[in-house]
Amino acid sequence: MRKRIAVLSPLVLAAMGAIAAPATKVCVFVPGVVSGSPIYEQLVSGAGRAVSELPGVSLKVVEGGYDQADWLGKISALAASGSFSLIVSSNAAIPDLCAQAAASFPAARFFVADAWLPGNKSIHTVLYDQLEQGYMVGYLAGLASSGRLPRSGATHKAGIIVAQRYPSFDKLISPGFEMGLKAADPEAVLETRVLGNWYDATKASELAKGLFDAGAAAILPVAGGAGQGVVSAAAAKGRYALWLDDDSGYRLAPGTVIGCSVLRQERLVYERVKALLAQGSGSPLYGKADIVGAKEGYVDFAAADPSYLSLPASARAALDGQVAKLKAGALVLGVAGL
Ligand code: RBF
Repeated sequence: MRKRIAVLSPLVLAAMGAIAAPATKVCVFVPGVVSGSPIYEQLVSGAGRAVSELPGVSLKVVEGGYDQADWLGKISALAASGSFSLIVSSNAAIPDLCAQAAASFPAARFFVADAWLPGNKSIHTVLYDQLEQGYMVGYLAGLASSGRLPRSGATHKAGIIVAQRYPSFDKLISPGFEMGLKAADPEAVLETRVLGNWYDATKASELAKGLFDAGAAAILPVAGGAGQGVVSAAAAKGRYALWLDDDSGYRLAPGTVIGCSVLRQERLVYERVKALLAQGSGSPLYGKADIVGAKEGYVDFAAADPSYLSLPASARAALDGQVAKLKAGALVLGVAGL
């Protein structure tokens, strides 16, 4: 009898494992608030789509809120719970916090999009080439500041309103924007204002009005939900705004938001979550920091909206040419990490 059980037990255990294994759970930690931030809306929907295609896998979404001092404690608590096969998040500040949590809870696994940390065996990151993303809208700002778009003369000035300074802004988005701006308008000057948070649209609007009064032909908000204030200021002043991450900016103010450079974050998160769950905690992706850009199709310009299509054909041809070069790898801006 004992012998028979011993012989059968591996099979029995395997069958029981298949039936009674603890359900796989994935947690999305949103470092901020989902609503109003396309990059986080895509984070949640991409993870949701992956999970919905995997039988027995469920998803919990945790909004971390705007108090960044709370994020380490919240991520650590999720890791400590042992409830999740994978914790998914997004932004350049998050991998360091995951690394701290992983040092205490080595079984936890993390995937962080829009971030870069090589060499930690608990963490997979994918960085977007945001030199390219900034370049595309910067080039459009240069078309405006050089007087080639109807709403502005040759003011040779453009602006960015940024919520806070952070690595992928300082090293990629801002320099990329300036490269694009000067490629289209070599005389142009970039003015940057720091808002101090990701939600105060009223203050963002005031800062933007100041920049427009000082001659900015177009302004890019990098400010999550507060970016809507920049768009309303542009509409009020009869100038232009630009937009990042998805094409929802066009719908905020048709004719005022003239260009959106997008990240395919929904697709990226979907793909990586599926791969990581299929491969399990020993996935070779853990420890890897990938970089994806226009050539791979994860950074793009949303060129089909009427607000863009109603710009002068010569201006569009110039930007379309730049975007085509980026996608073909014929224009390489040189991203190398953070
Ligand atoms: N982007 C948003 O759209 N909304 C946010 O609330 C937000 N919070 C951020 C907080 C930190 C600490 C960092 C480093 C970045 C944040 N971002 C946010 C920026 C985001 O990672 C990305 O750079 C921009 O969305 C442009 O692609």
